[in-house]
Amino acid sequence: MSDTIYALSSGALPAGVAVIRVSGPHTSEVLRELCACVPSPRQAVLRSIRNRNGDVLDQGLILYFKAPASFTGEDCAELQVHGGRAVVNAILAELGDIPGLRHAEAGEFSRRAFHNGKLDLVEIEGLADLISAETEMQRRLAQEHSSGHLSKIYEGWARRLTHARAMIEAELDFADEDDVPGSVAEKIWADMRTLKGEISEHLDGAGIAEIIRDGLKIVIAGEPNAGKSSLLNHLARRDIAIVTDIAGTTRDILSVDLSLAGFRVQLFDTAGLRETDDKVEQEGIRRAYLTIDQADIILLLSDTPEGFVELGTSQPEKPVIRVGTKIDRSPLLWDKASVDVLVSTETGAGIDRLLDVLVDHLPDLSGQNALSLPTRKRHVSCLQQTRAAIEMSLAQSNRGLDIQAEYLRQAGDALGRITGRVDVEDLLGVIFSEFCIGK
Ligand SMILES: Nc1nc2c(ncn2[C@@H]2O[C@H](COP(=O)(O)OP(=O)(O)O)[C@@H](O)[C@H]2O)c(=O)[nH]1
Ligand SMILES: [Mg+2]
Repeated sequence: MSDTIYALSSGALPAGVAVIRVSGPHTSEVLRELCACVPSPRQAVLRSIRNRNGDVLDQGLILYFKAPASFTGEDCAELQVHGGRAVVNAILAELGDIPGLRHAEAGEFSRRAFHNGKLDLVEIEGLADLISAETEMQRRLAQEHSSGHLSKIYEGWARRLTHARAMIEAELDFADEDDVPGSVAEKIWADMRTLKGEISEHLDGAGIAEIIRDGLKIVIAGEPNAGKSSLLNHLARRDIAIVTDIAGTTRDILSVDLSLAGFRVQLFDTAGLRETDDKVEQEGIRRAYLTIDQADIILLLSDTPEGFVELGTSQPEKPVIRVGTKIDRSPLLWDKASVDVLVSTETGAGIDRLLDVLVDHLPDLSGQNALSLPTRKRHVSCLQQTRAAIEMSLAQSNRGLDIQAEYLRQAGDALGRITGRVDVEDLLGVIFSEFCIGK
C-alpha cells in the first residue's frame, strides 16, 4: 500500500475529457512535479501539465483530495485532461517515470477504499454492478447497494445479534444476583425469532434480484415454421435469425438482450419441435428442450390453433404464453382458439399486447421504492448460514445458554462476512477481479 498508483479512470479514448486518477502517499509530489502546484483540497484549478523537460503535455483541471477525505482514503488526485490517445499516453508515461509510482491493477483503487474502511464489500460489489448496469432496474439495485442502504440493514441485524449475546453473557455471569431480571432472555429470544423471519423475507427477494441482475430468460418455442425466428427478429428490431419458409431452418440457439420495462430480458430462438431424421436438426431440438428447461417464461408459438406442441409437464410451474402467429393471413382461423395473444410480425398487430403480457410476468416492484435485495450467491449463502445458526440457537434451549450464545456468535460471523467485517481475505481476490483498471 506504500506505492502510489495511477490509471486512466474514464472510458475509451478518444473522448472529450479523460480522467486520470492518482492515489497514494506521493500524490502531492506528483502534482508539484507535473503541475507545479498542489491545489487546495477539493478545489478544481486549471493548470498546464508538463514533463520533466518543462514541455507542456496538456492543460487540464486538477483536483486534489487529502487523506482521508477521498475515494480511497489516501491522498488522491484527479487530472481531467483532453481525451486524446497521445495526450493520455504522454501523461501516463510521465507518471510511470516518477519513482514510487506504478500503474494500478484492476480494482486497486476500490481495494484501497475497502482497506481504509471507506466502503464495505456490499458497497464495493454494488459499485461494480453500477458500472456494468445496462438497464434501469440494474442501476436501481446497484445504487441501493453501493450507497450503503443494504449494508445498514445488515449492520442493524449484526447489532441485534451482538446485543443478544451480551444479554445472555450478562445473564450467565450474574445469574445468582437478584437484580438481573429473568425476563431478559425471553425478550431476546423473541427478537431472535423476529430476526429469523426478517432474514427469511429478505432471502425471498433473492430471486427478484437475480432476474434484475442476470435478466429474465424468455424462450420462443413451437413447431417448425410457426414464426419463431420472425418474432425474435421483430422484437430485436434486427435480422438476427434466418427466416425462410423451409421448416427446420433454425438449429442453433440464438439469443438477444432486450430491455423490457427497465428489466433485462434474454430472448431465445430455438429450433422447431418435431420428429425428424436430420441429425443436425435433432441436435437443435435437443438444445431447444435444454433452453426451455432453463427459461423463466415460455412463448409457445403456432400458426394454427391445432399446432401447439405439447411441452410435457417437466416444469409445471413455468408460465407458458400461447401465441397465435401470422394472423394477417387468416384471422378467422383463431375465432374460438384458446390463446393468450395473437400476433403478426408482418403487420405488427398484437406485438404491444404480447409485450404487455410479458411485462405482467416481470416482478412487481411498484410497492418497493428501495431495492434492498441480496444479489449474489455469496450474500444468499451467508444469509442462509446466519439464519440456520439463529435457528440452532433457538432450538437448543435445553442445552444451556452458553451453547445458544455460541450459535449466535456463528450467526454474527456469517452475517459479518457479507459486508467483510470478518475473515474475508480469500473473498477479496474474487470481488476485486470484477473491476476494471482505474476503478
Ligand atoms: N404472413 C406472415 N408470414 C409470416 C409471419 N411470421 C413469419 N412468417 C413466415 O413464416 C415462415 C416461417 O417463419 P420463421 O420465422 O422462419 O419460423 P420458425 O421456423 O418458427 O422460426 C417464413 O416464410 C416467414 O416469412 C407473419 O406474421 N405473417
Ligand atoms: Mg426459426
